[in-house]
Amino acid sequence: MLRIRIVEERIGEVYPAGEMRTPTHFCIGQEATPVGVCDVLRPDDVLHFSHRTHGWYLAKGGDLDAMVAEFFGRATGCAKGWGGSMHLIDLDVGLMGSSSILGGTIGHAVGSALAFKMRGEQRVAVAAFGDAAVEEGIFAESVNWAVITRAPVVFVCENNLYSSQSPLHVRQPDIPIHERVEGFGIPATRVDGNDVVAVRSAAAEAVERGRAGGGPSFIEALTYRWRGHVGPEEDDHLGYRSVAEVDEWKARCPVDRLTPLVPAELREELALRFLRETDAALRFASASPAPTWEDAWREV
Ligand SMILES: Cc1ncc(C[n+]2csc(CCOP(=O)(O)OP(=O)(O)O)c2C)c(N)n1
Repeated sequence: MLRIRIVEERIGEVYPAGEMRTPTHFCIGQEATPVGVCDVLRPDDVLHFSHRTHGWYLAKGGDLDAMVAEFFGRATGCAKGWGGSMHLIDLDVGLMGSSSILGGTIGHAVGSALAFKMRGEQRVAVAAFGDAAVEEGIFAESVNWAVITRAPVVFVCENNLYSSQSPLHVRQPDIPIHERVEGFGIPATRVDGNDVVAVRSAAAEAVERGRAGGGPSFIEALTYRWRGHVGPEEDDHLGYRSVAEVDEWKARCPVDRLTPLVPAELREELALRFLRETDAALRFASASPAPTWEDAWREV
């Protein structure tokens, strides 16, 4: 979690220089959900995710150099420079893809899970997405099909209470998301998405169910993004949420929660190491070549 935090904070500092020609969606404040879920996945389990991807990519074992190079649109990026921040992909670590189309990868995750089941493999697929993605038709179709086929898929909804600047209460009925989803006939639960231990334990149960042939599960992880919807800046001046609300969530920081378990010197040492690692990735990205016209013919 600390690594994801430091990486994003540093990227946010250098982003305004304009060298990274990609929109970015930061997950600062939401780190516990990807870390808790990915901690119980095996390397050959797969992940399909949405546009807020950085934390999921790193938590699944993604390569920091390749991620940052992707932000710079370089040929050494994990999508060879063609995707940018919202379209990370790295089959070597089971990252099957991410998409800016809300809900766009949820059906793909069910497809992966069905393939595992049909081949008799004990692997699971995770679909990770935000609270607005459950408003897309593909979500309902995917959950229904996963229930019918008992596909080993874990749906993880990072409920950070907003769709860009629209709060949940103007978009959805006043019924918790996991309760509505339960109506599809799927085990569904809500966890404190800022508590890495709680997320991990819900994910462990869901993944175990999938591996044992028990079919899909749904986890609603209640969390909050500290920065704006897009870009590294804070966006409190837009007035769609109060500073008091943001501060209340900052007080529930997933990283600080582990402070009692991590001696201060160790945290400082790790922070320094992650900062150096990020700076090295920035140098690598900036020195990497851009894709060529020949690459365009080959890769697109
Ligand atoms: C199909 C589709 N409709 C609308 C959009 C525009 N859009 C981009 S991000 C976003 C909100 C996303 O909210 P959520 O899914 O909760 O994820 P979060 O950004 O909060 O992590 C919207 C509506 C889109 N990208 N795709």
